[in-house]
Amino acid sequence: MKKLFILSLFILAALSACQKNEKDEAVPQTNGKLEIKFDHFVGTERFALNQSFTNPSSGESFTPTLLKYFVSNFRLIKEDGSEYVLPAEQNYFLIDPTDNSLQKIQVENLPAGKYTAIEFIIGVDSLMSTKDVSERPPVLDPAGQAQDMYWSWNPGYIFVKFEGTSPQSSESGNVFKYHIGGYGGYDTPSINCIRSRRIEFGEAVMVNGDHTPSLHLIVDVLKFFNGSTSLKIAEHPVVMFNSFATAIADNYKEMFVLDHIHED
Ligand SMILES: [Cu+2]
Repeated sequence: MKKLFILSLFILAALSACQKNEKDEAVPQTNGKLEIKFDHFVGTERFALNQSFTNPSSGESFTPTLLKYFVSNFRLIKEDGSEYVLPAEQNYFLIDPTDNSLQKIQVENLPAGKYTAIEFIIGVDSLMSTKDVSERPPVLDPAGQAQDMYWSWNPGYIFVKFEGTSPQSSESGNVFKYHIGGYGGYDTPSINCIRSRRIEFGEAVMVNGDHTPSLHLIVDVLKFFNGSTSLKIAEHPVVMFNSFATAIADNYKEMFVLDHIHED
């Protein structure tokens, strides 16, 4: 009985604290920030270069030597369904799991409000891909930051570049190479590897001058192999600009999953 009494006191206190908070909180309408972090895993293990991993589904093992990709066209969806799209020149990002400065995105100047989802493209949209180079943001400069993420022979970006070695690869040096991307260049206009991903928060997250939430996404590299299509290194050690690329794009879209949110 005494326990129950203490428990109800506790609940009452908690309830009134909540109510008080809600009542007292004058919601600042100043623009806020949002951070999006990309944490790379292979199943339950942390992703690392030059380390051997095993794909439990195929039994194949692989040692990554390079992984980089573009994400772009972020839009943030509010509770009321309205959307905020980042300014075009600030809406392209290169993610590199081996570079600490390239695993995080800061969205600045976000209108205050409650947000419930984000949507983004893995890769680069066709409109930007066909703009004059001088009009593209620095991260997409084929002669600069995007140097090794661009096909000069068939204008277009490599959206996702994943390389490594595997005993299952029949290529010389046992290498595997997946360079997925492109935009309808003159060779094979039918290949479209642009994929968008929507991530629901499962709750409304407040953003304003006082609240800078951080979204932690898990990027599970295993999904690259194990998605709607099973990618076996033994069967496809090298995939670049061919029709199988779209199946891989379907797979890697599934790599991005929300793990948790720091509401701050
Ligand atoms: Cu976290």
